[in-house]
This record gives sequence, structure tokens and C-alpha cells, in this order.
Amino acid sequence: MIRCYIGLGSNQGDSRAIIVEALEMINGSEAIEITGVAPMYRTVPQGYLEQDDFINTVAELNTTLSPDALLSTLQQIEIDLGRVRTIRWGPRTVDLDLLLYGNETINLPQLQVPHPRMHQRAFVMVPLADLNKELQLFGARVSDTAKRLAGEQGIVKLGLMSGY
Ligand code: A4P
Ligand code: MG
Repeated sequence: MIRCYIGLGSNQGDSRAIIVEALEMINGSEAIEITGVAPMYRTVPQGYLEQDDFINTVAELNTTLSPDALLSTLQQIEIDLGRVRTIRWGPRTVDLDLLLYGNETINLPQLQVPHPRMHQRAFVMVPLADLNKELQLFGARVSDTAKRLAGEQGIVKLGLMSGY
């Protein structure tokens, strides 16, 4: 079993409902068990700014899938939930990023883990710190990085996820 963290984001449609549905599809997938979900947050867009606020959260899971198989599962769920890729960093019904796969560092053309931009983003680090206070990443405690980023980027806690 490998412990993994997945970032979930949406800023099109009924984002909260779409994220709940994505979590159910992930948990219903072969060889994946969700073990925790952070609260949902409303977050200011990073990167491409001319778009609506996002809803973001992070899920913790155990899996026996390989990194590639897990990525494929997540990408199929993005497709099933009607994601249309247009602008990079632009609006999306749902974006599922593989943040961490155990302690592994992965540098494939189609997959970089830890996700290369995660430590610069409040919308990832704040919910990740909710799930795991002890985690260290790139030589810093996730909870310290989260606190700093939350002061720099717009992020508001919406409420706890039930059911996990
Ligand atoms: N890929 C490489 N590594 C990974 C990984 N660890 N997890 C590849 C998932 N995918 C990974 O992703 C493009 C390619 O990245 C995939 O084909 C995969 O093989 P994508 O999801 O199609 O495109 P994207 O998400 O638009 O691009 P990217 O570069 O993943 O963007 P980010 O970094 O995910 O940023 N602001 C707020 N507030 N909240 C957000 O959720 N999200 C983004 C997207 C920008 N700004 C945001 C948010
Ligand atoms: Mg992505």
C-alpha cells in the first residue's frame, strides 16, 4: 500500500458537488481507498487570473496502483466529469493532480511527483497541512509553508467534508 495525496480543484459548474462526485469516483476505483479529505476552500486563481475563484481540497489515499496507473485513473475521472482542456491554467470542471506518491520522486514526461508547483500554492499546501501536520516537503514543514502562503494568496475555508 502506498500513501498518496491528490489535489482537487474546480471553478466551473457546481464545483462543490463536482468535487464530491470526483471523490466518490476515486474511492470507488479499483485498488484505491480514500483515508481522509481536507475541508473545502474557496481560492483566488493562481497563474491565469482572469477566471472565477476555485474550490479546492486535498484527499489522502492508499493504493496498490503504480504511479502511471493512478494518473490514468485520475485522468479518466476528469474526462468522465466533462473536463474540456482549453487554456493552460484556465477554467476547468475538475482538475485532479497527483501531489505525492509515498516518498517517491518521479520525473517522467507525463508525470512529475512531488507536483512541481505544489509548494508555491496555498490552495494545495493549506488543505494538505490539514491532513498531515508532520509532513516535510522540499526541506520545510508543510504546515509552516501553508501558514506563510495563506497570508499571501486569497484562501477561505468553507467547511468540513463529511463521509471520509
Ligand atoms: N502531469 C505531470 N505531473 C502531474 C501530476 N503530478 N499530476 C501532466 C497530474 N498531472 C501531471 O495537466 C497537464 C499535464 O500534466 C497532464 O497531461 C499530465 O500528464 P492538465 O491537468 O491537463 O493541465 P493543467 O492542470 O491546466 O496544467 P497544470 O500544469 O497541471 O496546471 P496546474 O499546475 O495543475 O495548475 N488556482 C487556484 N486557486 N486553484 C487551482 O486549482 N489550478 C491551476 C492548474 C492553476 N491555478 C489554480 C488552480
Ligand atoms: Mg493539472
